[in-house]
Amino acid sequence: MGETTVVEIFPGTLTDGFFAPQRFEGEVADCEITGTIPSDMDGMFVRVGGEFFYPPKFPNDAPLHSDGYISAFRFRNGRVSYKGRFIHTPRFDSNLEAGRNQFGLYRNPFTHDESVQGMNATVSNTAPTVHAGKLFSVKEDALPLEIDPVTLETIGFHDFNGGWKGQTFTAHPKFDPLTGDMYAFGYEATGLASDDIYFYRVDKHGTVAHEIRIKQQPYISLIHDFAVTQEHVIFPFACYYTDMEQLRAGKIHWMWDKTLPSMIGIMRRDGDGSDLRWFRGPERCMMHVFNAQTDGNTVTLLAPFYNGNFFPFFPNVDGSPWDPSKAQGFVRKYTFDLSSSHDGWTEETLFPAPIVDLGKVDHRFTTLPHRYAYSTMADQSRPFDTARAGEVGRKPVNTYARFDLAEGRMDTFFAGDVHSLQEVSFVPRRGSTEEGDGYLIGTASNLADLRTELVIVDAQRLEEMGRVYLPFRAATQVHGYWWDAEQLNLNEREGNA
Ligand code: V55
Ligand code: FE
Repeated sequence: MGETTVVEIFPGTLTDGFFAPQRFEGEVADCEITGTIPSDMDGMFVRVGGEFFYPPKFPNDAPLHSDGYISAFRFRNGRVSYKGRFIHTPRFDSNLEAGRNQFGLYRNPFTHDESVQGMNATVSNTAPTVHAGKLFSVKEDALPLEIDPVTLETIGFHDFNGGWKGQTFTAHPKFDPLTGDMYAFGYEATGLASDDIYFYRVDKHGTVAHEIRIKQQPYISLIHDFAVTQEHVIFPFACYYTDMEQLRAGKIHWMWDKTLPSMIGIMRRDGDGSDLRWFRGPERCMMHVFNAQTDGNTVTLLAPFYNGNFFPFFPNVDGSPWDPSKAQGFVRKYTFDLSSSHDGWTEETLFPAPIVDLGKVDHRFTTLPHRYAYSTMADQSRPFDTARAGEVGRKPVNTYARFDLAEGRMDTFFAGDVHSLQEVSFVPRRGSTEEGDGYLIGTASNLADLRTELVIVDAQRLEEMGRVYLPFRAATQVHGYWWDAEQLNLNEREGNA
């Protein structure tokens, strides 16, 4: 306990070692493999992250401000090819032309150069998403950027044919497996530090079918992820806040104020927003969620929330130093009683093991009751070979964990003694419908051989099936997801027989 975890969601910001920027785009036509790639894997594992192409202008800038980078491992016939490219945001192209970084602090236009005032400043560095046959790169401060799934070239911003009225779009849209509808929202939807949240249902053809406009209360905060059930929408946020005064003063977009309540808003997903209720609770860092369900008047949310400020670069407003002992996440269950007027919730910590707040479920069960949750963790009992991999200070994230919520049991997969893992993703086995039947995949930074590996693990037995090797370090990733070839028409687009 008290140990913090070295989490690889801030790559490309260190100036040396594995995570040093490389200004590199590349392709590998047929990757080196060990083991066997399951032959039913026809599709693509897509990752989005960021690297500062030009160094940050200010030393206190957030790593979350790095230039977006998209990469894809294409699986077909037991072979794997790879591509990686920078995302050509307006900002990236403008910087490349200027030959320098013209942008100041994370999401604060008052700190950007005169030359780029008024320009859309998103770095689009957070997650890939796919809907209605289109691939996007998304970040919560802007609209999705459409990306060509074969070349990974940037096509442009997408507003769902004018149906999306907000200026922002979450990095974590949710997909209803029963209908194929996408549910998504944006906060600060009408501009910097605005209290507008715009929420949408977009049907499976990509057309906006329902809009709800609500106000964020009681302060403007980062709503990074959210949850959707068959009946409700759940918006968690906590302690990070912004306002125009702070932004005009040239500060970074978010400060942490632990005296502010943690907030969770719940409303009907098909209503008009007038039923929105705000629940409140003690200090937590509410970033990602696993899943949620509605059962009568009870809403349950499963989320790997941290105990306190997770991001060292978003300062505590009371001036206190960042406290690593609070940056610990756990598998937690939050229960809300909608029939009661009580504005709090009950919190249960389901497993004692500290985990990384990047959790996944078998996405065929998003919005529905489910048995398993997956995450990564730094298993302190596992070895790390400092002679080969160097001294990293703390134990890196080395393990995939599967949490069986029905039996209260945790099973793990250890990726290697010179490795640091990025987020884990679930791939359903083709043709199966049983929850958890499939593969766990994700990239591992091999800190000894300075290369990136993609591990493929049987999601039921938690045993390695195969591994894909890149001949270089592809450090950059925040989020990654798998899509079957059909979802992006990959075989038609590539002209495969
Ligand atoms: C997160 C990531 C972001 C961001 C805000 O992981 C929150 C949470 C990579 O960008 O801008
Ligand atoms: Fe995220």
